[in-house]
Amino acid sequence: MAVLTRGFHGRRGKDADLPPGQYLTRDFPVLSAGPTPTVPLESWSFAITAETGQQSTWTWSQLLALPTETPSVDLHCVTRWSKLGTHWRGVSLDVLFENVETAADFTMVRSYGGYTTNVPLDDLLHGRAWIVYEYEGEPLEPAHGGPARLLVPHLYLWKSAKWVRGIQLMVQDDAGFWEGLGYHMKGDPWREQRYDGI
Ligand SMILES: Nc1nc2c(c(=O)[nH]1)N[C@H]1C(S)=C(S)[C@@H](COP(=O)(O)O)O[C@H]1N2
Ligand SMILES: [Mo]
Repeated sequence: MAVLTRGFHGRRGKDADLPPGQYLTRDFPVLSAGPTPTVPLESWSFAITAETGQQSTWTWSQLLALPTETPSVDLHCVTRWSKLGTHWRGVSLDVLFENVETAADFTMVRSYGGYTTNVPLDDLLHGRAWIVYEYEGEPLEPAHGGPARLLVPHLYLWKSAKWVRGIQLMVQDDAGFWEGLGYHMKGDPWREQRYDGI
């Protein structure tokens, strides 16, 4: 019933489940600012670096050994497509941040290949963000960020860095790749935080 209602409204161009200015798609478009990097699992690692320089790192097998969650979430891209009800498996950032000591409020997320995006630390915590490595029951495809990507679905999808390799804590906010080109420092789709200062 809910699905029929959603489709009906979708065809009329309005949908209560969608943030303002978004339309529904059933595809999963690939949006990458550069080529897909190749990351061998033997040399893959993920690091959280505190503002003190203290680092917590995980190898691929250490990541796989952590407790997983299976979030079902909606995705909202700033280019106006939204995809509802996607299924993932990965590790909550609450688990990864458990033993990290920090007084910082901001983070820079860094990817293999050089992509960066800044996310407020609070938005990575409280069960709202994951390092995911499975999509719809399959290993995450390289084009969509495999072996592992950040998933922070309550923000526009450019914040969900593909091929993630680390998160650096920052005392002061700083712009990542798209943010440096005018995209919003936070990027809440429900508030249409697409661009900063426009
Ligand atoms: N490393 C990296 N992560 C990235 C990007 C990118 O170019 N490089 N593009 C971002 C943007 S703008 C979007 S909309 C989503 C797209 O994810 P998808 O290709 O899986 O749909 O990834 C985000 N994460
Ligand atoms: Mo995007």
